[in-house]
Amino acid sequence: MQHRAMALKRKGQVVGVVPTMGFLHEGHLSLMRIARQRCDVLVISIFVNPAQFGANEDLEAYPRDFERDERLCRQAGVDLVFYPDPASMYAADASVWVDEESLSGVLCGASRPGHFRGVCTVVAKLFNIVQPDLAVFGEKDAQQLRIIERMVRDLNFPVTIVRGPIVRETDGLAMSSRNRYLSVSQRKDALCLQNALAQARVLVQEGERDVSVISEVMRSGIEAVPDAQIDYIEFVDDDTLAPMERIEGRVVAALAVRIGATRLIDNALLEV
Ligand code: PAJ
Repeated sequence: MQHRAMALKRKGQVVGVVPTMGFLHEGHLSLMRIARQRCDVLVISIFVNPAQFGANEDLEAYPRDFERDERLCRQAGVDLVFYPDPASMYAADASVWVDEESLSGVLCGASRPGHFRGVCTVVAKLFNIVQPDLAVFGEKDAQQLRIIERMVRDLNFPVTIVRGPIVRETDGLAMSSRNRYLSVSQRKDALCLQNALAQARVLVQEGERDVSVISEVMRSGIEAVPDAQIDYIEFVDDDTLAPMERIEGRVVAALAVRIGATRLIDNALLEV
């Protein structure tokens, strides 16, 4: 992959990449369309990255279907699918990691220790392997996006990061490969995430600025769903991810909720 990327770059081709863990859905495809418009050669990486899963997380269970993914990539006009196996990505004695030390301390970073170290390391490796001019990441993973932007800034990667908006199912559930884990009734329960964000948006529109009031309303809505267990509900500054007590400027409302055993995340930008 690296040799091919270097040859393409020497010919002056603009290379774009969309890093994924596969089991592709419309959210991933929307990022491919964004990338497709901006590059000559579109590379998709599909790699369920062991380094970003905690010991008790779903690495083994994570859904995989490479043949289907490959077909979707072909239909989306992808030029190259980079699909490495874990042994070729990580030497058994790998000992160098990329650790972001500020933005990773909150939200998912607080509940998933080591997660963003795994994400930053694999994305840095993918950037070195694929040599992209641009890479597209989804706003669904708001914290991941900001951490990657910070990594690119702080380590001078010659890569433009492009943001892709959240793609939702028709009923509003944010698309995720993990939605596959939900039973029919859990699928309905999962709507509590976006409902909570919608409640927050309404409260802010009505003039409420106190984060504790807004999160209490969100919390009680989610707690009314028997199968739902809140991991976090947070309001953070759009740039710095610093916790906010009031809605001022651009604030990201972010939440993680377990529906049964499935941990789902969602977020919304609140702007006043
Ligand atoms: P994965 O969860 O497969 O997501 C790949 C990309 O798709 C990420 O940038 C994510 O934000 C985006 N995405 C997922 N669901 C989306 C949706 N509903 N709308 C818009 N974009 C969406 O995120 C990862 O993989 C990994 O952490 C990775 C970056 C590949 C590193 O291993």
